[in-house]
Amino acid sequence: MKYYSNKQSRGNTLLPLFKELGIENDIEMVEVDYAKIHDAEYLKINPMGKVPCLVDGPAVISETAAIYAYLADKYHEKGLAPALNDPMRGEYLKWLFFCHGPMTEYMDIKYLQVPEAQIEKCRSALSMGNEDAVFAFLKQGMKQANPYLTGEKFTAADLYLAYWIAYAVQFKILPYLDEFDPFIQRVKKRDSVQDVDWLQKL
Ligand SMILES: N[C@@H](CCC(=O)N[C@@H](CS)C(=O)NCC(=O)O)C(=O)O
Repeated sequence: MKYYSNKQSRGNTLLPLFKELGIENDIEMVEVDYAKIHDAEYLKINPMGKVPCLVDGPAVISETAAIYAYLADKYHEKGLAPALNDPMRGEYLKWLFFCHGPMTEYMDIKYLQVPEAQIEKCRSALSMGNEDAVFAFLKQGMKQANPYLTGEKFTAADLYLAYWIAYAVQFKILPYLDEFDPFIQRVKKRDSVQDVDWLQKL
């Protein structure tokens, strides 16, 4: 497998997953220079001119959440994704999609400093709704985590959410809510995230 990424990108979100799955040595890391990311050579791989992107044989997998889901399933024996017929797989997918959809949209909107009035005007059309909705969803998920999002077993969704929260808190996009703490403190103990400074600082 080839992993196209850039050291200053959300491609780093996947690095702890490679460690959890024990596949670091099976992946050829390709550093994509941002100055060349819109050149024809890279656009042939991902026409969006974005990283990360994983190439596995004939399959070209872009979108962070898709790479998370794909790898956790490909190495299913490592236990990072609930079984296909496990209802908790639905919860697991919900969290992967939440991170990729509403939560990322929230982070983008905060970063762009979109005025509150504009957000409220478009609220029903926005995938995140508004800040209150995002916070309510996160708080309920954290409260119900027992201790992980889908129960006793740690999954790829826990890793993605913890990483995304830590990133957003570090860049002051998201406040570090009290409700996050038990979950974050548990995830940050994992060997795979010892070098993720954003998480270790929390
Ligand atoms: N929806 C994509 C977004 C990827 C993305 O925005 N990547 C940024 C880096 S964090 C990128 O490649 N930027 C380079 C550019 O657009 O020129 C995902 O979640 O994987």
